[in-house]
Order: sequence, then C-alpha cells, then structure tokens
Amino acid sequence: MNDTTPSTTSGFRDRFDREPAGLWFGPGRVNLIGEHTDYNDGFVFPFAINRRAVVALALRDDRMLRVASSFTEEIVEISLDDLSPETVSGWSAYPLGVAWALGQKGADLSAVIGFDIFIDSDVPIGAGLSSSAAIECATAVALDEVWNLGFDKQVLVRVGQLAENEVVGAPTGILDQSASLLGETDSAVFLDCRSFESEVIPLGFDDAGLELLVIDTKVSHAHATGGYASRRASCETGARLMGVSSLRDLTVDGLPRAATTLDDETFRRVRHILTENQRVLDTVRVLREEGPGAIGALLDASHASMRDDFEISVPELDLAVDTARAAGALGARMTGGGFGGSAIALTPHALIPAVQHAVSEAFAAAGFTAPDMFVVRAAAGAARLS
Ligand code: GAF
Repeated sequence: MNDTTPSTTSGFRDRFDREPAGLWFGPGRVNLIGEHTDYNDGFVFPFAINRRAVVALALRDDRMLRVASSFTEEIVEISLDDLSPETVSGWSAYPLGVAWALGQKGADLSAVIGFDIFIDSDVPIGAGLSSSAAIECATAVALDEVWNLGFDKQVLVRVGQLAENEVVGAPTGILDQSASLLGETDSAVFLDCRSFESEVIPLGFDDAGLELLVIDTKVSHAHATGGYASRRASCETGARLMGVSSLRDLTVDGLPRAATTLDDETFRRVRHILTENQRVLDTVRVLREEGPGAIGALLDASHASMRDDFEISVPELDLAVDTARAAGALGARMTGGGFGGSAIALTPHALIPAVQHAVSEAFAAAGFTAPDMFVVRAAAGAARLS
C-alpha cells in the first residue's frame, strides 16, 4: 500500500498554510460475497482492505468549510449555514455530504464550527472498491471526534449512506460503509442488513496459503446513474408482486412460486437475491467448518448468478473471472455493484504470478485495456491515524 500519511499532511499544509489537528483514515473494501443483497435487507460478507482514504483536518474559528484533495487543485468552500444536498456537487459531495448527514442524524450543526480538510486516497476511483465510502467514513470518524458527537459506528454507517443517497445521488445500501467502519485485520464482516447485527469472522487466508487478488478491469462504473438503480427497482417490483415488504422475507424455497408469479426478467433478478443470500450463509458456514480453501465454488456460483440472472457483469469481468480460475484460482467473482469495476480471485500464494500473467495475456488477446492487479489484505476499519 502507498503510505499516504506524509503526503496528506504536506497536502494540508500546502493548501491551508497551517498544521492539521489530526489524520483519520477510511479503508476501501472488497465484498467477498453477497452482492445487491444489502438494499434487500439481506446478508453481506465484505472486508475492509489495506487501501484507504486519509483525511487531514483542522477546525477553524468561523462557519466555513474548505475542502481540498490530492485529486484536483480546486478548493471548494461553503458555509455550514448553506450546506444542503442542493448546494454541493462533484467530488466534494462526499466529505460535505457527510457533514450535512451528521446534522440529519442528530448533530446540532448550528452549534459547531467549520473546518479545513484535505483528502488523499490510494483506493482506485471507479474500480468497485468503494473509494467513495472510504472518503465518507474517514470524514465521518474525523468529524465525530472534532465535533464531539460520540456517535457509534452504526450511526456513522447510516451517515455515510445518507450522504451517498441524498447528496451524491446514488441509491446504495449499507454494504460499503459497514465494511469501511466495522472491518478488522484478517477478518470479514458478516452483516445482516435487516437487523444490523454483525459478526467479525477470521478469514484464515494466511494459514491456508491463500491471497485475494483484485483484478481492476478499468471499466469505470458509477452508481448514481444507470443499471444500479434499475436493478434496485426490479427487486422492489419483485417483492411487491410476491406480496412481501422486502426480498429478505423470501428464501430459496420461495423460488417455485416466484417462477409462476413473476415475468422472466423479474424472476431472474429475484432468484439472484434469494440464492445470493443463501450463498452468503453457506460461505460463512463453510469458512468456519472447512476453511477458506473450500469456499471457491460459492464464489464461482455467485459470479454466474450476477452474470446470468442479475445481468450486472461485463465481458471484461467475465474474462477476468474465467481466466483466473483456469490459471489456478480456487474461486473468482466480480465484486461490488457491477457494470465495470473489479473481480476478485481467491488464489494460492504461489499461483499469483501465473494468474496475473494469464489475465494480462487474455486481456491483450481480447483487445481490452490492460487491467491493474494487486493483492489485498483484510484491514482495520476507519479510525484516527495520528
Ligand atoms: C455498491 C453499493 F454501494 C452497495 O450498497 C451494494 O449494493 C453493492 O454495490 C452491491 O452489492 O457497492
């Protein structure tokens, strides 16, 4: 991982001509399994990764908010008095949206003072690794501390989601912020998105000689537009036609009735959600009982379901998954919202070079843009850095 700390501090100094009061980080995530289940009140099993956003922040003595980053020369300025979903846009919507959302969740924004913030990140943007949640969660833990809010992490998860939904404009669930805030080293977060109960479960990759390889296809995606919202709408339609408040109220036993009640497309969307919930439960059980070397088939089945039933894969993701598997990965799937972004491949340590080589060759042969590939480790969730 790049060490973003010195550059974050010097970035803050360069832009604001003073010292930050502290540094806070929020990690990106991979989702091991459980895709598009979060907004259906279902199960997810992600982990925070060792790539992260780092924010340097200091309070001011007035009501101004000034936001700068390593991505652009621009400094965005707005008064706390003017902060609303309508008054912020672009990249600054992530940190400013969090400040606004803290107010919506009970912080008295009339009683706090403004801040200067500088944002740095080594989570690739648009790669399906939650670069946005990383910024939101780093900002949320920073403001929670400097504004003395004392919110617990579950509230901060909701703050990040609200910023994303209302300010950025993406109708996403709680998967990404939960991973970024609740993650722990070498473990994944098993989360019930209906009850919000979560359990941190050791992955055991090291002991099993396994690595998780990320294959960033470089096909960029955005959840504020297009397919993500339409998939969410299909799930809501499916639930309504099946007479339940959410698809979580159904299990795979409900598939025969769904097949006779729903049109083919809605049925396949629903089938993905019901089988994916079951795959998350199976993955957690198999991981516990047999170890990570035994979960490959579930990852593969998840990818097939996203490709064929939910139809959120793209040819680059399918090629990455198929090639990684053929070169020795135990299991592989696209991760995140889809329509681009990254695949993950659970791979024996010794086979990582062979898998990378095979994927590079396959992409070149297909005329696709060269992918970026790197191993990720499960890392701790958002917190103060120094
Ligand atoms: C994106 C969203 F932000 C998450 O809430 C989740 O729905 C995911 O896509 C799909 O599982 O990352």
